[in-house]
Amino acid sequence: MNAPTRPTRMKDAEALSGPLDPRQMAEYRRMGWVVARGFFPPAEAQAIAAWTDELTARPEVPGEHMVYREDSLTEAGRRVIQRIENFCPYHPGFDGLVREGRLARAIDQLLGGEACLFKEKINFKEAGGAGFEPHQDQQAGWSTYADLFVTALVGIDRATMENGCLEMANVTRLPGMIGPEWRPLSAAEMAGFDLVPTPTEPGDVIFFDSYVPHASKPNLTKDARRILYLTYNRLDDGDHRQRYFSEKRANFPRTSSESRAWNTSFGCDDG
Ligand SMILES: O=C(O)CCC(=O)C(=O)O
Repeated sequence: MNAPTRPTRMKDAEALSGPLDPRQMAEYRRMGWVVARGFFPPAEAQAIAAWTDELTARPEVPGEHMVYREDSLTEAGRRVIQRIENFCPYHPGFDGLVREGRLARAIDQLLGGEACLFKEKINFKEAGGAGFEPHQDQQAGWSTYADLFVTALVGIDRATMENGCLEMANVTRLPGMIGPEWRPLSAAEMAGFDLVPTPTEPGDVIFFDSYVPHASKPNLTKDARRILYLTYNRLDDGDHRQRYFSEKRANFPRTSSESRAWNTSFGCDDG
């Protein structure tokens, strides 16, 4: 798939129409999340998988895309890729996908105005990759940047209950955090709802806001379960992407013991 050509992005008044239909919009308003099955047709989903392979094969260059690794839970002594972040500036295909075209317009619809990319990452969850404790993304210090974010989870590989698909809260939309920053949600904080396994196919998208509790289990199968996460805020709330990644590079160096401790204690990186 070539990078899409730049369509005119919607302004506030036009943001009510777009790729998401009224039923999907109503579901998002009710729950804070909605699944858009087959949002990307197979050819586009295959292109996203091919770009991911390209990115994985690239040598790491200091100051460019960031590759994080973790210990495999199933193979002692084996390090596996946990995630890659900050790759849009170095990959025109991903850059076009996340900033323009149907996906960006859907995010405009959900945010009710023009959106701005906050961060991008691919979680690899390779064979033996760890799960993620229940959390709301906003808990990861995101309030420093804005009060609301919407993430598009784009399925690269099939995500199943066996390989650690997302589990989403079946509670009506939460207006704020239900636990403190930087700590997974406790059983008491989650007393009013369950987390529902939500398998996805390549090309499916789950849109969810930064207050939706979610989690996932480890991948105990033999194959990777890669998912692309694109997180946006309203442009009115500022463009924070560069600051976010430079603060993250400074505060969570990939090789430091603090970084590893954080990953382990929260069960996730930073939302
Ligand atoms: O990829 C997963 O399994 C979950 C990721 C997640 O919850 C996060 O990055 O906040």
